[in-house]
Amino acid sequence: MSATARPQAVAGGGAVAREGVFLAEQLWPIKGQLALALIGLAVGGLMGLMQALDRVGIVIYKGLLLQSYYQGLTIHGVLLAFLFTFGFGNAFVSLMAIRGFERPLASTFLVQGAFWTMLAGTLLAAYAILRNQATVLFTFYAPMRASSLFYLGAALLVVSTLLTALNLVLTRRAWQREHPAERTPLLGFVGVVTYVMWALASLGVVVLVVFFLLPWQLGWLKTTDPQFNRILFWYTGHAIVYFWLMPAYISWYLIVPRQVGGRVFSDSLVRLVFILLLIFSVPTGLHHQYVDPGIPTVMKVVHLFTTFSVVYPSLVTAFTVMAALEDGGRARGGRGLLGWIWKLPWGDPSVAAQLLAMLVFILGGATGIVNASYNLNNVVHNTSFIPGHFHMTVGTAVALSFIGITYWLIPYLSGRELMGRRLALAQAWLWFVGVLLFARGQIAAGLLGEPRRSSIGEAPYRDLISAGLDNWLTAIGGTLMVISGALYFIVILWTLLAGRRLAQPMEIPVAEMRFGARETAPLWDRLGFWFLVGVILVAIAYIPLFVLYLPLNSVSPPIKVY
Ligand code: HEM
Ligand SMILES: [Cu+2]
Repeated sequence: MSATARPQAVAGGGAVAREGVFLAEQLWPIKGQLALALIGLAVGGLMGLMQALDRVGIVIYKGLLLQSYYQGLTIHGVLLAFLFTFGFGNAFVSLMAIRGFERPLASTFLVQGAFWTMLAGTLLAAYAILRNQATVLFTFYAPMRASSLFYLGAALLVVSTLLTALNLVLTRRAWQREHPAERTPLLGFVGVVTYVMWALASLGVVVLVVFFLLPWQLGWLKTTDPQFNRILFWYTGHAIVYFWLMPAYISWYLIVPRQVGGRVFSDSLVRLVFILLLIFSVPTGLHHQYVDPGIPTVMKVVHLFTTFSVVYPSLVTAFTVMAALEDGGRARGGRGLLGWIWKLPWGDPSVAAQLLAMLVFILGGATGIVNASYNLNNVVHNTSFIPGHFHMTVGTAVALSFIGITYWLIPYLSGRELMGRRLALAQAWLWFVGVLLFARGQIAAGLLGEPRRSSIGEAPYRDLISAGLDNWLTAIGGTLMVISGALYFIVILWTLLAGRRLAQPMEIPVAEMRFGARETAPLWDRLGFWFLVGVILVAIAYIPLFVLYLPLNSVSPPIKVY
């Protein structure tokens, strides 16, 4: 059967054509959040260039009116890890929910509120960071002290995601009332699960900021317990990586197969994967604290096991997404064991970017297993191995996928054809080559003991580091990634400013199932039940920890180190 002979999964047109589903008053805050995300990517990425050049002794912060490497690194971390990912996630998942449920979001107030809180949070945090009042890196560990505007800004960014979460849950409710006894449409379901997971996961930083850092910063609390603060941070800090990743999974599972002319393997399997991510993502935080003193070993081991449980849905993702791609490649005439790979539409920049992102994710996942292992972690902890790893996960699997998604999403939202398609293709490949060199450099240097979060260019021990060649690879690869980012923004601005108007509204490319919703057991649609399972697992992983850890050891007044 050829790709074209298959029944079309989507009827009707896109944003413009579907009056009553895509409401203008809901679309502008969605576009606004996407715009904030891309601003975050642009400015954050520029800081990345300077971090990469620092590795070979080129330190140019003063020329850019920044006080230090660490001020730049705070901008990089906050804008990329929070603003870019939250903004894109809110916008993309909201839009997919509208398409999935075939109805507007339940609340226009909430989607507009999500935009305004994100804007306010960005402005507050940016003000504090740019005035050098919050050079505390994106983890804002106590006892380092930042301006209260920074904590408030970070909190507002989280509030924006929680408003989106509430809106998604309400939208599913409204859909259920309109369609009693039907399974939740998959495209809506996966977005709701992503945000429900995050609602549970964000509790740690919410408690940290509201009950510890802000009162301590404002002087209402004289001292705090840095170790306990770190436990709260990492309660959120690992699950956040799944919050970054799951919107990319949504695209890999449900959009990319359609773009390559394939079908998703099965409805129930996708639900299973998202539910496993919901229940296993949160009770894992201590794997970031294997080397921290004062935390009972037995609890570290509990978190070790849950961490490895999340490897499983990731492996299922690898195999099922591959199956969908193979389905597409064979439908396009691919033959033999691997012949289908070359038949995939590699000339489509949206597809190429996401396929390359998936390839890099294989290496990102493999290096993640090193970090997560109790003993190997000792070798790589706090070395540049770690940024080597996560520029292949969030820095590429997520970022390059989001970039690939925008190659259809921005034409869809703006009604303008994508311009510079060859440039866009070059962009994707350049990022791919760049990150492989960059990560190779960071990882090898890390294995030789080069620390992370350090201005190597200014370090007095610089000559003792034997990673000269590796640091050059980091610098060259990082520069290629930034050039790729610049190409990306040229393509996007070109499209927005000079793209030809599309003759017909586009449709969102949503894939069909080989085994559809009708075969899905009702249990896989019971979100409340699975949320409860998630809460119980969190309780098992954290209540004994708190009991063993308490009483708090609040000894640290705030200090300013910058
Ligand atoms: C565009 C090219 C990029 C370059 C050249 C780059 C470079 C770097 C370097 C060298 C570091 C390590 C700094 C250190 O440990 O001292 C770093 C850290 C980091 N990068 Fe990137 N990066 C890029 C893109 C991204 C992207 C797309 C993301 C996420 C979406 C990202 C997220 C982060 C985060 C969260 C950190 C950790 C910051 C910290 O330790 O406080 N980076 N980056
Ligand atoms: Cu983690």
